[in-house]
Formats: sequence, C-alpha cells, structure tokens
Amino acid sequence: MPTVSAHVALTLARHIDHVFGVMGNGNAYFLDALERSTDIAYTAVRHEAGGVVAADAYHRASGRLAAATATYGAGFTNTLTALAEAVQAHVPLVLVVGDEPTSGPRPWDVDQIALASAVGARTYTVGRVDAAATTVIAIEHALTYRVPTVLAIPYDVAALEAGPVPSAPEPRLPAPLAPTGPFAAGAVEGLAAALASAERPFLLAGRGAWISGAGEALGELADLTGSVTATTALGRGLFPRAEYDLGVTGGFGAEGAMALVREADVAVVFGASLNQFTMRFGDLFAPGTRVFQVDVAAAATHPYVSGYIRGDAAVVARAVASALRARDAAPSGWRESMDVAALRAYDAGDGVAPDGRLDPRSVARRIGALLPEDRVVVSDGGHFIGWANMYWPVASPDRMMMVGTAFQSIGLGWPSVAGAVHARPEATVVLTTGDGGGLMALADLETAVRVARGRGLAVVWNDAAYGAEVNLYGLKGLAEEPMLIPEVDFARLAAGVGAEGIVVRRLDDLDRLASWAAEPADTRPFLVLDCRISGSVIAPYQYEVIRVNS
Ligand SMILES: Cc1ncc(C[n+]2csc(CCOP(=O)(O)OP(=O)(O)O)c2C)c(N)n1
Ligand SMILES: [Mg+2]
Repeated sequence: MPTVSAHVALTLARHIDHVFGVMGNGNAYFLDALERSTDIAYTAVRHEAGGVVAADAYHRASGRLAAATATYGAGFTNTLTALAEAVQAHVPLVLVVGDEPTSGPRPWDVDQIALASAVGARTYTVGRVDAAATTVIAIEHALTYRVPTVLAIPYDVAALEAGPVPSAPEPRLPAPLAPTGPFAAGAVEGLAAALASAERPFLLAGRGAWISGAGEALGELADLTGSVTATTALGRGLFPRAEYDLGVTGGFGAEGAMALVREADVAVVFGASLNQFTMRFGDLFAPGTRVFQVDVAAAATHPYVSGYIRGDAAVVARAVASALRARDAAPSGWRESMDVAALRAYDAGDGVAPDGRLDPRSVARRIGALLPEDRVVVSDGGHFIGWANMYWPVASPDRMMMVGTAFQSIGLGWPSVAGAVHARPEATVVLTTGDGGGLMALADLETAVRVARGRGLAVVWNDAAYGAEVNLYGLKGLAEEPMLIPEVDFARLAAGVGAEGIVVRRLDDLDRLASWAAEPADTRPFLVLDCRISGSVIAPYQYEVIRVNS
C-alpha cells in the first residue's frame, strides 16, 4: 500500500518532471517513492539552497514547474535564502520538506512554518488522509500567485499507509487579467490616442510581458506606431525586431541608447516594475516624456507613470493595437531615422588594465563573440553582472537569468546550472559568476559539472575580491582587508570534480573556448574559464549605485 509520502510523490508526478534536492531523515520516504514509483527525474544537489535554486532556474528557463526537497530542521533552514529569492522574483516552485511530528517538536525542530512565512512562503502540511489533495493545492497556489510553496510532511506521518492514491482534481489557474468595464476601455483608447499622435514613441517590456507571451503582440504594436523598443534586464530579446531594439535599459544600457530613450515623447511600459535599476535611479526618462504603464500590479509602480492600465501585457497590447488599426494611424517613422546598432555599442576595453590584469570589458566582448548561439546564461550576483549583461546578446528572456538578484543575494550561481540544463536539454548552459559568489556556492560546483558535463561552461570573473564591496565601500575609505580574497585557482578546483579548467591571463587564452565550442557536447568536458580580471575597471551601472550610495 502506498504511504503518505508516496501520495505526495505520485500526485506531484502528474504535474512535474524534475525534483532537485538533498536527502535526509525527513524526506527519505518521499525520495524512495519518487525513485521507485514515479517517472520524475531526481537530481541530487550538494547544498539544500541549491535544490531550490535549481528548481527556480528550471522554471525561469522553461516556464514549467519543478520541485525541490530537503529534510526537516537544518535541511530546511539551508533553503531559506533561495526560498526568499524565489518569493521576491515571483518564481513558482514546490519545496517538499520533512517537518516535526504531529505530536509536537523534538529538541532539534524549529518552527518551519514561521520561518517560511517570514520570507513570504506559505506552507501546506499534508495529513494522514489528504496528502494528494494538499499536494494539488500547493501546486495551485504556487502557479496562481507565482510563488514558491512549501509542502511539509510531518515525520510521524511520512511512512503511514494511506491506501490507493485518489485522483485529485487538476490545479485551477486564473485566466489572463483583462481590463474590463467602460473606464478600462477609455484608458485603452487614451493610450492608443497618445501613441497615434506620438512623434517619438518608445515601448519598454519586462519579464511580465514575457510571462504573458506578449512578444508578438508588442512587435505588432511597435510596427503600427514606428516605436523604438527596449527591455529590462529580465525581458531581453522579447521584441521580434532586433534592428529597432535598443537592448537593455537601466545601468546595463549602452550610453547612446539610454540618451535616446530620454528623447521619447510617449513611453509605454509593459510588464516591468520599473525598479530603481531599470529606471537608472530616476534618470531613464526625461521630465517631458509621458509614461504609461501596463501591468497586473494593483496600481502604477513608479511615480513617473501618468497613465496606468491594469491587465495582462499581451491582452492589453492586442487591444491597443486594434484600437490603433481602427484609427488608421500612420507609424511615426522615428525608428527609421536612426542607427540603432550604433546606439547599442559598448566600450571595447583596453585588453589589459594598468595593473597588468585583464580588462573585463575586453574579456566579455571576446567571450560574447565565441559563446555558442544555443546558450542559456545563468548568473550569480556581484559587480561582474554588468559584463555579461552588456556584452553577451540574449535571444529571449528565458535564456538569461539571474537567480539571486531579486533578493540581492550572491552565492546561488553553480546550482542554477543544474536547473537550466534539465529545463533546456538542447541548450549549452553558461554560468557567469564572481570569485566571491563562486566560493559561496562551491558545494554545487560538483553538481553543475556532473549534471551539465559537456553542455556546460562557467566564466569566473576572478578579481580576487568582493569587488562590489570594494567599489562601494573600499573606495569610500573603509578597511579593504575584509573585501579581499586570496586569489583562488578555480581552474584546479574545477578539475577536482571532472571539469577542464583554464586560467585566462591573456585574451589569447580564450582560444580554448573557440575550440571547445566546436567540439560535440557529448565528448567535450565541462569548461571553467578562470578569468583573472582587474578590479580597476568599474562597470557603468556600478557608478550609478556608487552615486546613490554616497
Ligand atoms: C549572501 C550574500 N552575502 C553578502 C552579500 C554582499 N555582497 C554583495 S556583492 C558582494 C561581492 C561579490 O563578490 P564576487 O562574487 O567576487 O563578485 P564581484 O563583486 O567581485 O564581481 C557581496 C559580498 C550579498 N549580496 N549576499
Ligand atoms: Mg570578485
């Protein structure tokens, strides 16, 4: 007879294909049922945070739901940073954990429900008779609210026999939010009128637009209005016509491109929260620009927004496009009047910095030219995030993810590789990480290499420092010693778990990336490029942060 844990595993198996985690007493029966009774693929990670990170990256790369698992107590508390990131980044996943017995806590138990709640995650606890239904509710909640949920199995319930698994109902998901009623119709008309009369219309799209599948509709809207387009860091590659796209806005944006955005007379923002980074701390738009926002949030998310329409990005984009067609408005012609590719250009760097170490801009540019086209990039956090975001083109938003940046956490890079590899079996997965974050996440270097093998590649921006801290506080005169890291040989660390590691001291050392990219994925090793870069070259976005931080 199936156990309660088997009820959870078998019900999950109707909705997900992958579970990532670490085994322990609290999830032993769950993992046993998963392995013996389901088709779910289980991937072992080496730190519980990595299980949640991998499930998170899996969703960002595929749009599909995955699960993570950990034992009770210490296994669970190890997940909290990654859980907070998934909450803040609005990433659905299910975290299956052991929990204290229903008879009450043992000396090593902690209040897991309170801990999960403190980072914003809701817990569903399965009982003796409701495990299948509770599992469906946890899935439904995760998908509906786009959040992680915790599914807890009390220790004394885990192995109880529970009878045949009932057929729990399918999760019910809400339809895309459509603006309804005369007021909303007026707002859509008003936006169409503003776009029809705009001389320099500009469309900005974020991850919300990607999630709603608005790419095609927004491309049509851009064509109808002759709009120049751009995206947030999480929306890159969304617009179908790259030739009229300024690329990423905010601190990662190219100087010429960002200057052009300030010339727009009407700007319409779809599915982007306009956070401080996208908004360049208030400088993205010029004061004369009329800013409209379309989003599912309850109200406009930035004070510069003068017209807000609450609704799904794709639904509203289609409605505005049809209102424009009814007006028979001619496209502005603005986007044809400029050389967008030239505006998108970045500084090529000096090759080598005055201190003799590599100029990260030159390294990033060269790597960007050599990376396989089929790549999915996963990024840790730190000063270095600017290099990939500026110099590596992104084909679509599910091909560039930064697990950790919503919560501003570093140290979640290596396990992201495992999630992306399983989410996109056809892709080459590229990790970009610092030395500080790379060391913090080191337990899952082994996971990344084992899971990705020849389909994976890591670029370590090794400046022998917590560079972001040096830039923010070292340059302010604070003691630098705690900000420095003795130079770590990531090439040798990687070799220790079966990867090929290359120390990159000269741009020519990157030739190995070219030959690696030309080899078949199933015969080449995981490649780690340990790039010895100079900390003296500071990314433009960091100057913005330094400015507001001082
Ligand atoms: C978990 C966590 N600890 C500490 C920090 C503070 N912090 C932000 S950036 C950073 C430095 C990251 O160093 P590294 O990965 O080497 O990247 P770099 O900034 O040098 O490019 C630190 C320590 C953080 N954001 N998250
Ligand atoms: Mg560093």
